[in-house]
Amino acid sequence: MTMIRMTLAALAVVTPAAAFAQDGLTIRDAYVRSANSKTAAAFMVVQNDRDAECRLTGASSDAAELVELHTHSEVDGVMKMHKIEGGIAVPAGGDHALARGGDHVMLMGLAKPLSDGDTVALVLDFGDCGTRQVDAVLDNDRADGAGGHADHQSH
Ligand SMILES: [Cu+2]
Repeated sequence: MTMIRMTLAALAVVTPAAAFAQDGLTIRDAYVRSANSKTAAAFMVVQNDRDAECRLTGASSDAAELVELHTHSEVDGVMKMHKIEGGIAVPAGGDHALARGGDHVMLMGLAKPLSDGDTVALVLDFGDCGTRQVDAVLDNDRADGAGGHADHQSH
């Protein structure tokens, strides 16, 4: 957090416009699922209240060796996940859900196996829109990755 705050302060000094661009971009409903000791996937909703598109161009975390933006697409009738090139667009005045079966932040080479309740700190790079830090809690029981509608009905 300290590093991010310093970065924001530096931006404010050099380019006031860029500092203003930090406003209006919100991450909510972030959580992580991990099916094995090596990999995990993070899901969330990105809300963009600005009047220009923001694009998630990358992510990083101390919890894993490699962090990539992934999505799923159908290949010969089978859903497969693959790396996203060019980032994930979040429309002006709208939101975009990173959700199961769709876009996600992929963590590979976990520093240690994760279990329910563990927190994964992610830094999300939105290019010109700045960076966002989010703490995503591991929740393998979460029923719905769409965000905002997961009411844990089974609990
Ligand atoms: Cu993936």
